[in-house]
Amino acid sequence: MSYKVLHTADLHLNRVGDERWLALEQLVALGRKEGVQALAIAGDLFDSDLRAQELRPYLRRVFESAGFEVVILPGNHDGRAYQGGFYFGERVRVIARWDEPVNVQGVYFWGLPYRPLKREELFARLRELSRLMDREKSNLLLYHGELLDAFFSRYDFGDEGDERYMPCRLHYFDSLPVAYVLAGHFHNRFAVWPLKGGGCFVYPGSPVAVTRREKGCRKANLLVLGEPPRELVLDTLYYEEMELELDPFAEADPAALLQERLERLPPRAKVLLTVKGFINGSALKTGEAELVKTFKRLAGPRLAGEGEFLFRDIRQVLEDELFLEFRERLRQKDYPPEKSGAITELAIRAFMDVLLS
Ligand SMILES: [Mn+2]
Repeated sequence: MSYKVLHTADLHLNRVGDERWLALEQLVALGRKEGVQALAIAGDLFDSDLRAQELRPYLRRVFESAGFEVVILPGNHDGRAYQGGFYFGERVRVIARWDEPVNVQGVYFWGLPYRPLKREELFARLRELSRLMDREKSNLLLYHGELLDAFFSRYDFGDEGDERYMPCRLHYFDSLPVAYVLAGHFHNRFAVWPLKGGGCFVYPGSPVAVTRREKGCRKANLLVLGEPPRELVLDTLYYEEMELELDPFAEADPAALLQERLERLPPRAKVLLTVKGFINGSALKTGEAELVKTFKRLAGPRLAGEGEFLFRDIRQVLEDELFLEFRERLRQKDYPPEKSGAITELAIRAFMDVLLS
């Protein structure tokens, strides 16, 4: 029988019933459906130590019904949440010490619980670990920190400020007899790196967007031991950029354009909306203020933040006689659409300079 692990990290739980909580419930349901032996949470299950105290009784209920073990590594946001032997439920196993693995049906889950180790300290710690691990057994390592081999912006880790948390290099793991390093801390996306010893290092990305920088649908890692990690797409909150460029000569109603784009997105996606370009307010029988209101109403709760409404009503330009004459001459030139489009845009700007300043 195959041994399966569902791997996630960085849920940053805050309260019962919100989007992050729903993401946790979804992960537990997926784990049950896939028949996993364990759910591995590689750090930052909670947004803070205090939240962990508040949520613990509710969390017990979620995990009790899971039907598999839950292995938790303390991260930099919830490092102290597990100190003091708190009760998270019968099936929850916290990796409290770096030198004591959690054994789930013969597979050893090792981990580096929260400690702000410097690079050289981490390197030394991993050397010690490799001596402790039994090469005859099946070992996994949970790690919460920053892999320096990949190019990251500091924004890729959620709200972490300037600090580098437990920085490491891929080669630090070379001597370890582990098939997988199940990592957390990197929110941005699902990413896998091969390790020299034949295993791999996996960041699943956050399973639900914590900040607006977490764009694109969220994922978890469904691991079948002995096989490459598998992306499992989740139906959770994430952010998506949407740019609408309004063409003042188009027949289509701008509101209908937005509606159509919104309908193509899954319901859990929140929209970072930017509307650019120009409209002919008198042809549309509307104005900037009214159209912004319409856009906001259509996007409703799916709009993230205020939206960027950069479009302009240029009816004065479009109805100017000289501009109409220019348009007619351009039409006679029979240029390809991109070229005539670019020329028209330049002309609009020139006319605006003259007419509106
Ligand atoms: Mn973190």
